Amino acid sequence: MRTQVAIIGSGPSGLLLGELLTGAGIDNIIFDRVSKDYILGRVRAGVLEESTVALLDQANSSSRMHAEGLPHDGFSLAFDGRDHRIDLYGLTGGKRVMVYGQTELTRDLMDGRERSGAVTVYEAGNVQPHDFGGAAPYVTYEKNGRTHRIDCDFIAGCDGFHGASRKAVPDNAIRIFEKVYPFGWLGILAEVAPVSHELIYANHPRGFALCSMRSMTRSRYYIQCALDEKIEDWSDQRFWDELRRRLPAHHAEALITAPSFEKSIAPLRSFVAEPMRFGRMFLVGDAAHIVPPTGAKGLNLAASDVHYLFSGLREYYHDRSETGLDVYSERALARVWKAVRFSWWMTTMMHRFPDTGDFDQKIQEAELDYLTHSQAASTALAENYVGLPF
Ligand code: FAS
Ligand code: PHB
Repeated sequence: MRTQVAIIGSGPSGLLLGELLTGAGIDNIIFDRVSKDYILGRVRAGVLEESTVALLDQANSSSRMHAEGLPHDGFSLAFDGRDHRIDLYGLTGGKRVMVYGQTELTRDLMDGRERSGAVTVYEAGNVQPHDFGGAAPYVTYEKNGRTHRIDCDFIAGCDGFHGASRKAVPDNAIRIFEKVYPFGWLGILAEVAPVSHELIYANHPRGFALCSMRSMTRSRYYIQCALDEKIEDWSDQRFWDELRRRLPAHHAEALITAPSFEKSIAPLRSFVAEPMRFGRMFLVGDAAHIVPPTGAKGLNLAASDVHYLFSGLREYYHDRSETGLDVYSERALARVWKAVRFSWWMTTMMHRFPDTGDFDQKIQEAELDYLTHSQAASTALAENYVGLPF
């Protein structure tokens, strides 16, 4: 069997690339090691940049997002018992973000792919990229007791941080940059109205907290936690009590609670693999980079990688030019590193580190006080949060 582009991974990266390729008449097959339902059971990102929304429009997979998503013109920074709104719309000349869960975005892309009739092989075992250093790469996978081979022109490694694509690259051909943070995020979902109509990022001596949402009836909350925390040690009541302690009094009093229906702990790291191209294999999204979710950049960086790679592949097949593919890694990494910096900066400013003492807490609060009272500093924050241009 043969295709033009073999895509490993059916997360946002693989699905968005697949939809754009199919729309451009470029044949592609997606392989994922788990089932569709397993992918849809994962709770991940919640904030989309306008450029990500535009790509979903281009992929004809955005009508439900426009109907159900929540456009947000700002968010609040809470610290030292008070909170301050960052006016994204005013500070960026009219840009905003869209609050719409990654789970729903993934569902929309999967539905779009089913409508287009493009092939996805779920529960594909031991998917492996081969001969991507030459002119005839191929992918193998195991299904129904047999090993299958798919010959292709290119391979897109969209298989996330733990995927097979990056691991197939020889160690001497790749550079890894990594920073692991000494804490995680304990997140819950509950069918209850969010405490505010916009997001609240809270710095507190007890640790970071984030008030987010999936709709005006479904809330998403996070609190910073130690890496050795166990979910089973966190009853809903303990979570709500700790969240209240980390919010300014007026928000703590207004918080409405309800039984959680999802609870998970995610570790935080910054990670970048360079380059993002290896012959005829391209790494995309979390396969190439990971950011702490404090800046809401992970999913949006996957989208910009897809934009650059799709542009290069379309140029190759429509204009027989390899220019776009040749500059993919350099273009993608230029935007990745700016988002890695922003996510590191937000994380460093908002979280309690093991060595954060009283002085360090005052420095964080002073930085937040300056940030929220300086037009220049707030504008810099706002333009990064809404997303830097492609
Ligand atoms: P994904 O990891 O989403 O998808 C990779 C796909 O490849 C998966 O379906 C997997 O099953 C498949 N795969 C893996 N190995 C394979 C193999 N060997 N063979 C075949 N298939 C394979 N970002 C934010 O912006 N905000 C957040 O709040 C946020 N929270 C997150 C919480 C968690 C726990 C995690 C892990 C990530 C979070 N992210 C967040 C980042 C997340 O949204 C990613 O940026 C986004 O999922 C990236 O999409 P993909 O690159 O498609 O990778
Ligand atoms: C979320 O709603 O899951 C979310 C929102 C903003 C972030 C991280 C996570 O920065």
